[in-house]
Amino acid sequence: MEYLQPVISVAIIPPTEGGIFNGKITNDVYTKSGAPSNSVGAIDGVLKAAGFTKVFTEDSRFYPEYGKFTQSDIRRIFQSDILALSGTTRNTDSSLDAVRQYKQTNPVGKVIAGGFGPSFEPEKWLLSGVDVVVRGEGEKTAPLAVKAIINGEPLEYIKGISYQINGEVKHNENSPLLTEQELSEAPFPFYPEYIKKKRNLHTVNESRGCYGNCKFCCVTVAYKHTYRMKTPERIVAEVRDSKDGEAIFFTGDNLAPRPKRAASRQVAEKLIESKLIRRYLAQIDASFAEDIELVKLWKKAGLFAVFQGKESINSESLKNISKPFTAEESIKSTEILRKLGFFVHDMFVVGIDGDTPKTIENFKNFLRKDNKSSSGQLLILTPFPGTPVGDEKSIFEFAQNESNLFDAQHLVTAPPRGFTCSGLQETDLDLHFDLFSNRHLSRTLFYDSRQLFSDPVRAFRLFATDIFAHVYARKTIGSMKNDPYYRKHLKNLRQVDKKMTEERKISPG
Ligand code: B12
Ligand code: SF4
Repeated sequence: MEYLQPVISVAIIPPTEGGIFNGKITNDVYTKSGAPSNSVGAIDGVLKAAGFTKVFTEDSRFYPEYGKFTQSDIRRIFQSDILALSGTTRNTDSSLDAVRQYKQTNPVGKVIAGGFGPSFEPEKWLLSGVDVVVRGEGEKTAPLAVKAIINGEPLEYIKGISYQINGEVKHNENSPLLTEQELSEAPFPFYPEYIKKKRNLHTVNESRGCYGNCKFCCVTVAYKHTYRMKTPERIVAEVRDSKDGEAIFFTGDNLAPRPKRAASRQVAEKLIESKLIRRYLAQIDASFAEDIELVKLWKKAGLFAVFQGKESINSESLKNISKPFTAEESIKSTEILRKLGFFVHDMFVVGIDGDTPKTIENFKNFLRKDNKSSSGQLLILTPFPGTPVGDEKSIFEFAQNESNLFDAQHLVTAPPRGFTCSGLQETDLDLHFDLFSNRHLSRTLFYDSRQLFSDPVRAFRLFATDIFAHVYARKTIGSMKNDPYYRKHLKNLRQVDKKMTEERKISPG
């Protein structure tokens, strides 16, 4: 390389209350996940492969004090020549606070940012001190952008980036999506030793995109309704690159969509053939269960837990978000997969237009009496920038400067008719106690006991996971309810309710 090797910190800054860099991490279900980020892994890997030798991943979730950088970590990061940040909407404020502090400490340092946050709100990131935003996939663009920054070269020829010239924001044309071949030939993600040691689950990104079209989702917007799967050889190689026996979460949005069944089958076969039979976790859709042979093959390869986006059991709501499956299809799929001994985690969205107090009551009864899934999450409809829902719905004023609230557990937009804001928020949290009721746990354990004769090891693994999910969810949601941050959020929602009631009183209609 022609230049002196720059020091590059590839960092993911945890979302915090009030968006303070290195501040208090919010009490929630996800931040505690011990799975490494594929995003920083991918960027670290491509930069190293491009010849940069001083690239360091900084993920404080794997540091001795969970989610906290020490003063010496901060000094080290702030001294780097390039700070490369991975952002979602949720960690925007804490990341931008880090940018402010970095620029104060190191005025000649440069910041580059990518991920779903900066990609959909490039102006916000650029106007807060970021030098270059990489929109979309970073494998090709990140090395080009870093090289240009280091060499002081013009940026206008690099596709897929945004930056400022003389105070004016420029958006270069989009970079084309990587082909399946390019994805399969991209440098391997790089995970440093401290992450390898501490992670409790590894992540392998086997595919990108989704054929679905859910109106609240960023994936279809980012990947333009395309779906690409890496070759079986590449997926097997990434799995092999993990620690022996480690459980693996495939982070693609769908392990086996209808048009890609053959490719998915080849992956499962290759894993079996390569003796990489591990505990796999993956996202699927309701159509997976219709291909029983494939489901059984994946089971043989080690697939243990599946995450299924059911979104709702109300057909009106499903129609309103353009979900391509009916509630009946999703429920049937769960039943089939449960019978075959899978741990099924359902993902629901609450507060979709079409939801009414009556449909929520039905949902509550469904969760209490009929729900056959093992576990689940009840996300609140959130208007993520760039999505159709994000374009339609306005964000409460108090939430506009609190990106951390975009965790789909805090309501940030007006609820459907028939609900107050605070009412819907409380309903969402309370529904978790219906989902994770003691009755549900006994039902789940009873269901899984059907595996005892055919596969006792799987049965005990299922029992352990059922109990863990039950205790963890109840504890986390319980503590979230009592958290001052959540209480403050509820107070803000009550004020919005009051204002809405007053406006209705004075409105002539
Ligand atoms: C896996 C995953 C998770 C896992 C994360 C596990 C882990 N440690 O990685 C779990 C289950 C914990 C999770 C939780 C949540 N998630 Co999530 N998750 C995903 C998912 C399915 C895959 C992400 C991934 O690993 N992709 C593979 C990597 C390689 O791709 P990538 O992240 O896009 O990175 C590429 C580019 O973006 C870019 N890039 C990224 N960072 C950087 C940095 C630089 C410097 C550069 C140059 C480029 C760059 O280059 C990379 C390579 O091409 C995405 C959906 C999706 N398909 O992307 C949602 C997604 C990221 N999640 C989302 C959300 C909302 C959440 C939750 C808030 C709620 C929820 N739905 O569960 C929580 C919050 C978590 C938190 N801590 O705040 C949204 C984010 C929307 C947004 N605008 O912010 C997404 C996009 C889903 C969606 N349908 O809209 N999630
Ligand atoms: S199925 Fe999941 S990933 Fe696909 S569009 Fe819907 S929410 Fe997004």
